[in-house]
Amino acid sequence: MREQLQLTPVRRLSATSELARNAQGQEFLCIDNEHASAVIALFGGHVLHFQPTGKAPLIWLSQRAVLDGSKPIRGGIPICWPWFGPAPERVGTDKPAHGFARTRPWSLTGVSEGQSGTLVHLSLYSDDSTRAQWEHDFELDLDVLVGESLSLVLTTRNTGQQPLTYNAALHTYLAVESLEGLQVDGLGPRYIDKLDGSQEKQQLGPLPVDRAMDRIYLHADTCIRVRESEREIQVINGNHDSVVVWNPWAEGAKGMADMDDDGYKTMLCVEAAITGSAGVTVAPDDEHCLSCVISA
Ligand code: TA6
Repeated sequence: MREQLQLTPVRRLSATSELARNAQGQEFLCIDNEHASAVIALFGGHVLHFQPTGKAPLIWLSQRAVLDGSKPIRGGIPICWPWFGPAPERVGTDKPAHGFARTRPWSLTGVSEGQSGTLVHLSLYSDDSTRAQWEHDFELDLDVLVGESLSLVLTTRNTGQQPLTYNAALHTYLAVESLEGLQVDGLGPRYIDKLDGSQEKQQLGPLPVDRAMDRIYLHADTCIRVRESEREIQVINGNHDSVVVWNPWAEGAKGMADMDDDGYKTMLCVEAAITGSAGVTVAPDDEHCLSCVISA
């Protein structure tokens, strides 16, 4: 992965982590421990790579991802926050899809070593430019544990005087060997089909991924299982109200400059999300967490 990203080391941060830079001057955190290797971009607080030792990567990154800080990164785990999809009415029009957290530089606020892996702490704070998009004062923290599993906890802390309401997603692009024969289990029976007028529909049994899909599952199990012929990926979500499943398929991939035409064949987004129109309201001085744990 470091080769694909053409990273040059900047400095060692801990026994298992190093800060590196690409040719465009963007900063990345590279982690190599006994359990796994991972790369996290400070732009967007964006996990780009996670590979358990001796196993195949679990996270997909587009070969054509733009990594110069000019646009959201295609692949990895984009942090969609403080809204999901188009901005809701309460936020206003002319705002970027999926919020602004994925296109801001985050601060690296800590790296520590533990028996279960390397713990990385990243933060994003409100400032004049975030207040221009969204009026609230906040601290957004992302804790990433790179161990046998990859764990993410996204904490929204209200540092202002008024309640804030947010939506979000940990928009995970899973790396899969092939979609042929793959099945997704644990999604529950009811979903909103965003490709068909956002109608609510029913699905019984595991989901094969054999066409374009953009679905919001409303009553999913805590653990989603992506079954391939040789492997089962588990995604355990916490404090979400829905699980989004997305694959653009051939037509969708062709329409995206930052995805190879064949890119859709080896990825599947399974996202821990807060998509409900009411969002989650956080009182002043209070916080709320959204989480996921990914393993194979
Ligand atoms: O999570 C699914 C989705 O909201 C889709 O509607 C699709 O557009 C995708 O996210 C990617 O969005 P992006 O803004 O990253 O191109």
